Order: sequence, then C-alpha cells, then structure tokens
Amino acid sequence: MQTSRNLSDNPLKQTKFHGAVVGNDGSGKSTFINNFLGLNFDDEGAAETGVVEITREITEYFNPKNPSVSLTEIPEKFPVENKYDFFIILSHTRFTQVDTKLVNTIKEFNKPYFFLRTKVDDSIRNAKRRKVSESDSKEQIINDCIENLGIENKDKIFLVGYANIDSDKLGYSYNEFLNTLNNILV
Ligand SMILES: Nc1nc2c(ncn2[C@@H]2O[C@H](COP(=O)(O)OP(=O)(O)OP(=O)(O)O)[C@@H](O)[C@H]2O)c(=O)[nH]1
Ligand SMILES: [Mg+2]
Repeated sequence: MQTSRNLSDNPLKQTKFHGAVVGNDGSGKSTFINNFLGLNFDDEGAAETGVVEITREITEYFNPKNPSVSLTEIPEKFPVENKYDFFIILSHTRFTQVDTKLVNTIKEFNKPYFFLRTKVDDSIRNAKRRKVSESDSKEQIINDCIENLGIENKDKIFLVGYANIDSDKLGYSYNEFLNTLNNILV
C-alpha cells in the first residue's frame, strides 16, 4: 500500500481509509488482515489467528508504519454498518445464507466491495484428489460465486489461500486484489 496519495486521482477523495472485513467465523479474516497490513501473527497489534483464536469483538487494526489504512474485523454475529469506506467479504466453504445476506446488505451500501474466496489452497488440494485440475477448480469456484452470490462482475471476485504450506502468506489472486484496491485508494 502506498503512503503518498494523489488526491485528484482518488475516487474517495480522502487520506484515511477504513475498510471492513466481514465473513463467517473462521473464514480467514484475521489471517487476511495480518497479510494486508504486513503484520506477522506474533507482531504486537497483529490480529489473533487460528482454529481456536476467535475474534469476539469488532476490532480495528492498522500498521503503525502506515496508519492511513485500517481494517476492522467484524465477527459473524455482528450486523455490518454502512460506516466504512470499503468492504471485503470473505468466505471459505460452500456458500451459506450468511454469505448471501452479507453480499446483499453490502451491495445496498453503494460503496466499493470485494469478495474473497479464502482457503483456495485447501479446495485445490481436495479437487486434485478427485482428479480435477487446479485451473478447472479455480474456474468452478468463480462460477459458483457468480451463481450463488449474484455478483455479476467477475472483477470483484478474488481467490486467495496460503501460497505454501510452511507459511501463512497469502497467494493466488491476492496480489491482483491489492492492485485493484490500490487503484481505488490511491
Ligand atoms: N489452508 C488455509 N487455511 C487458512 C487460510 N486462511 C486462514 N486459514 C486458517 O483458518 C483458521 C481461521 O483463520 P482466522 O484468520 O483466525 O479466521 P477468522 O475469520 O479471523 O476467524 P474468527 O475470528 O474465529 O471468526 C486458522 O487456522 C487459519 O490458519 C488459507 O488461506 N488457507
Ligand atoms: Mg478473527
């Protein structure tokens, strides 16, 4: 994320951005936030991640080196309010009513929003066991998002997952997502 901004190019016309990260329990919100803010899981101020590390309260995170962008994790049990500049919706498994409801609510806010299908590494590994290729399973996931969520614009959908099994750094379309978001913020 760049720190210097050219306001004339900035559709949101501001210097501080507050994003909301929403999605089912365990969908990878905290992991995503740490990647986005450039924080390691054991850094001070990093979001707690893990199978049992549930984020119970609405919590705002930012990187002290670049406080101009913050991300607020909104646990599944809280309603999402239209008070953020942009919205990132995460989902990690088959679609649930939570996903559909979130997308429909956020669409009505008329703010930038993005849909990130997380844990794509798991999905691809499972598909390979059924002899489905990586490219076919990615296509299936994207088509599934379009059909089930009513997100007509493919450019809003990104597939993310651990880039390799030894690290919690995200890969797949993660960098494309950062570029897309940067174009809105910078
Ligand atoms: N395989 C895989 N696991 C992931 C990925 N992202 C997150 N996880 C794992 O999923 C579990 C939940 O991740 P969190 O980031 O804590 O999810 P969360 O949405 O913040 O969870 P809550 O705060 O409990 O709602 C952890 O064990 C993560 O390591 C991913 O891209 N791939
Ligand atoms: Mg969390």
